[in-house]
Amino acid sequence: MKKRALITGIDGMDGSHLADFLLTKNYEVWGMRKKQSPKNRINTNHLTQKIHVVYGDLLDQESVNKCIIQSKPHEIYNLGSNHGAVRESWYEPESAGNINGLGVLRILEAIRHYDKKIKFYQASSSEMFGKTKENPSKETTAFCPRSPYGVAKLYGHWMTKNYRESYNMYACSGILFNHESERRGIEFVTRKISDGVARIKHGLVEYITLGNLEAKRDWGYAPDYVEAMWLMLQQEIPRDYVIATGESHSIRDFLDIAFDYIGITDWTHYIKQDPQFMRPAEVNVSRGDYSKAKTILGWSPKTDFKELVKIMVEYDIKLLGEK
Ligand code: GDR
Repeated sequence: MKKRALITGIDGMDGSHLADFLLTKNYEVWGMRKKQSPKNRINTNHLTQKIHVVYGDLLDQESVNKCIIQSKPHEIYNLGSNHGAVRESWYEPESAGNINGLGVLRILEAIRHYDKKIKFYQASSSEMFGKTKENPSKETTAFCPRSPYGVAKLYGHWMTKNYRESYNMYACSGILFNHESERRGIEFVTRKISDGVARIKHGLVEYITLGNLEAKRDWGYAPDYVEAMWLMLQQEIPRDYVIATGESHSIRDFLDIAFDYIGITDWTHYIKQDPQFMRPAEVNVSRGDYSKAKTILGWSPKTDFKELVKIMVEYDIKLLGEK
């Protein structure tokens, strides 16, 4: 019998990569989609004939229940989030809390009520570590979130652990550090840069406008990371894991490699800074220790930072060239 998986956030970067991955494992893939979501589903157009869709909203308990009853999943991957994730969460903190915090509770409640055998993966985030003193951060590091998004994710993280312990459910959290790909939304800094560099190369724009260039992130490649999500649900015991590369690079480092790809070594004339892209509270350095995942899951990242930047810039140059 085929295993069935339900993915929330199916049209996002992670949702679409996970669907691709699970199809290679012969899963029946179900995606949860909001009825009113935009029709331009660039990440999932290629999946239209391969996956099933159920309509639901993480803000609506009854619709979450119905999605689970309809898809009868063996595994649920909760990858749904608010648009723009961290940055937008300062503009709409209540909505960020509702989706990233209470949304998790709604799925856990539905599982508890309908079928406690369903395995649950929660997309926790390195944003929960925020201004932590321990770098690299691991599963035992104290949390110190710096954004409404991070605070909401922390609620979802603890609820997942709480339901695991209270109701003996197979529920676990992947504490994923930043991960990117050519399917990343333009509102995130990596894609904004790869798209901007491609536009500069094609002579379409003269500069890219960014915020803080000093922030450091632990950036991995999303297709590597979705495999870790799946591995977490294939273990005998449900546990939480940090997924990261163990390396940290600044926005400046990203710019160096991206511009170098188009033959520009001094990119300072091509970047403008605008306070509107600065954050009220910033996570200055983020770096993860993935030793637990390596030991128990046998997982390690396959794509390094330089390759990641190259994949993204190359993709955007080609994409714009086709238009
Ligand atoms: P992040 O990713 O907040 O780490 O969350 P993002 O790409 O938005 O920001 C990374 C860093 O870049 C700086 N920055 C800018 N960011 C954006 N978006 N736009 C800009 O113009 C810009 N200029 C500089 C930011 O200040 C920040 O320091 C991502 C998301 O995938 C979350 O969902 C996930 O949980 C975490 O990673 C781990």
